[in-house]
Amino acid sequence: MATTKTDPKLALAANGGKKNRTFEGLNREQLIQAYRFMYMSRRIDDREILLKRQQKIFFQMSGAGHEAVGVAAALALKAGYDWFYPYYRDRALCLGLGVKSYQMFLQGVGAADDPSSGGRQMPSHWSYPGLHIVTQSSPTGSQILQGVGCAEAGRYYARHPKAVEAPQSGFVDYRRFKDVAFQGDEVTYISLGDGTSSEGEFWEAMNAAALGKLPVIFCVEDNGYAISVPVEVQTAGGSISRLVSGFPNFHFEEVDGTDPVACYAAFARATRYCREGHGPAFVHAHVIRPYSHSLSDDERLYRPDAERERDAQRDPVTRTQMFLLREGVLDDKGINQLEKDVEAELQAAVDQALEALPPAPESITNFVYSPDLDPTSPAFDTQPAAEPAPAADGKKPAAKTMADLITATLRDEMKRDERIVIFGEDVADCSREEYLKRKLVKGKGGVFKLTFGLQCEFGNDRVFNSPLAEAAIVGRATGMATRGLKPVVEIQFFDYIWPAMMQIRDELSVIRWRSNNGFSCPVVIRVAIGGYLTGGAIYHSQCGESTFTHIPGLRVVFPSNALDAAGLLRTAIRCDDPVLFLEHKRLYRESFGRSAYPGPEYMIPFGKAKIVHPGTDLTVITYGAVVPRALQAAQKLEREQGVKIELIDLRSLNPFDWETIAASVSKTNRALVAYEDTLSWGYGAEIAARIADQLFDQLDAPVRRVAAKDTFVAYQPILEDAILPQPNDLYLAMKELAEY
Ligand SMILES: Cc1ncc(C[n+]2csc(CCOP(=O)(O)OP(=O)(O)O)c2C)c(N)n1
Ligand SMILES: [Mg+2]
Repeated sequence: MATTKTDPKLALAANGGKKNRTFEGLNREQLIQAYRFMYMSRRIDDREILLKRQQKIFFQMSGAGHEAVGVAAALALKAGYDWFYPYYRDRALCLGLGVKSYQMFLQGVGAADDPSSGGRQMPSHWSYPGLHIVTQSSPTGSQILQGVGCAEAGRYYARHPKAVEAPQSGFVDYRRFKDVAFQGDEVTYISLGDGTSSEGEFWEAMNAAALGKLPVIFCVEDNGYAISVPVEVQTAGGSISRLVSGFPNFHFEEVDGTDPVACYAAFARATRYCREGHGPAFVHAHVIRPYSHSLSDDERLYRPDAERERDAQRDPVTRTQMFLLREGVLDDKGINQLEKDVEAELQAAVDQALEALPPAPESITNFVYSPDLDPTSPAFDTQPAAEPAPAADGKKPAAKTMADLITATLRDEMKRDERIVIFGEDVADCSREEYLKRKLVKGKGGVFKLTFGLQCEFGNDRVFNSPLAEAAIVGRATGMATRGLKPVVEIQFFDYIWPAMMQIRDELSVIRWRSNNGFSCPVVIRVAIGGYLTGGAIYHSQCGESTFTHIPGLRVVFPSNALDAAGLLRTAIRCDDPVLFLEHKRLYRESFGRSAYPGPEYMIPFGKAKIVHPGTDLTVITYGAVVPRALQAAQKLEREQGVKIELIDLRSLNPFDWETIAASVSKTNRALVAYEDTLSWGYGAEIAARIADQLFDQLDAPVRRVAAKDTFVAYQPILEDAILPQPNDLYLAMKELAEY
């Protein structure tokens, strides 16, 4: 696609008559404002460095050298209209979009009133909902996929404007707590450093943007270094522009990022291309890094003086000042006055920020989860619809499997809520729609067929295949949900969730907390999990739920039967928090736990266990595919020895139902925790520890665990049987504990 290189010398040349001259379309006022923000940005950095040395703030990250590209992007785009996923060097961009210097100092001191995070994040981690600057984190590049999802959401709303509507109050629904706005020609701006372009997520995002022809501007601010690693060691051939040049549908720009006029021209062209719907744009801006990477770095250790001096010749602040003088935009007096005004503003801002109150320690758990909608509340407790009457011949309709009821729930919810989109690997019926239209194929609908028929029914805007890229699935979903959509995405096998771990651990689960409730992203991730497959082997049989229950901010549920799967999935979809919905593959089509269709309003609150089998002699706490195995063992023990086991199916793992566990163990005085995952550090370890801690006085026996061996799940069924907990292992453990 088109590549435009702007010659910096030419860009600074004036056009138009002397009086009303514009420079690439920028008038005198805009140029003065641009310089003002550039100068202010640099001086905020200097101030912060001083404050850090005086130990009045706790961290500093400078935007020095990146000012020109930032103000230019702010001039070409519109705050509160377009969307912004910047990174820590984008101080000048943020000033240009409307962030105040005082607000930046509030970040530094970690004030309660810091609008970006209320003292939860380091400075230069921007988050300003009103300006559409979306909360950013520290992992380099993890904002990029979210920016792509944000652009997809904008386009989705443009095509489905009715999806913006929210139900009336009184309905239990996440949509009531989100203001949704979109513009037909909005652009999403994503910036990153040159080093960050080595991250896989960057390439996944470029691919997704090109595939979708999305209105996204990727801006690489290339200062030639990633901390101490120079660009030629980072990027093959030393030029990111060259590496990305093969991506289709893109408009490319390579520009001197220290020249605000050239940058503005590049962004103006890029923005036009995106607004007109041609596809994404890539702006490669060559900038400098006059200060070390951060205050913790000393660049003299790896950059000789000569190189640093060469950079200093291109300092964007001095360059722009010289330009304004040379072109007669401002004279010496004008420059002096502007700088004096900025200094006065910053002095007042610092004085005020140093007086600001810190956040209250009691606030630390605020916004880990939605403050508006509690998925454990009785509002989510509804009864299943009455079973259909038997047919004339007296036959009842066949009970539905877990797979059937998950599909039915997805279908019902998609009908009810146009904000739901489903995507993942192979989830569509058929990406080549004409095959479906011409009835040449039936369609796939997921490797386990749980999304079968949904694309045909709801269209490929709402149900579509993603590239094979798990980080992209979760990252894009996170960006969409930030804009108010409800992505219900699928990770094909739990064993392959790990590329998405950064997005889940550092983004999805923490966005609400780190932005102090400024942003939220209640995505549902459905994941096929578990073993007992005879032949699943290591990479199709893993559990590992405790890795996710260990993450604050993420709800984790794990149903064991069809009815619970339907009720919990509906709660997951309507709730206002991100949910990991674990579906045991072995249970998808089991005869155990089938059920009649419970209707389109059936919900089960999170954190409510179910007593599968009441008893008085021993409490067994479990979930997932161990439930039917434990039930078998309990029934055998009761038959043989009259031992009455109370079997608890937790159903949701975070939150979990401590009340039911405590009441049961207080009655039976014995507890066994059983789970399919490896024994050590597993989910049951936390439950066992809590019982030992809080119910010690009630116990007549040690708290025991039955779980998988601390190894991997093997292919050969004899080995798999030996590794995973079997009914006989459960039986023996129950017997021993009951007799203790
Ligand atoms: C995923 C991840 N790995 C490592 C780091 C530590 N780190 C912070 S900034 C940085 C270098 C980034 O370089 P670049 O993308 O070129 O941006 P620049 O700071 O030069 O603007 C590194 C390695 C991090 N924050 N995140
Ligand atoms: Mg860099």
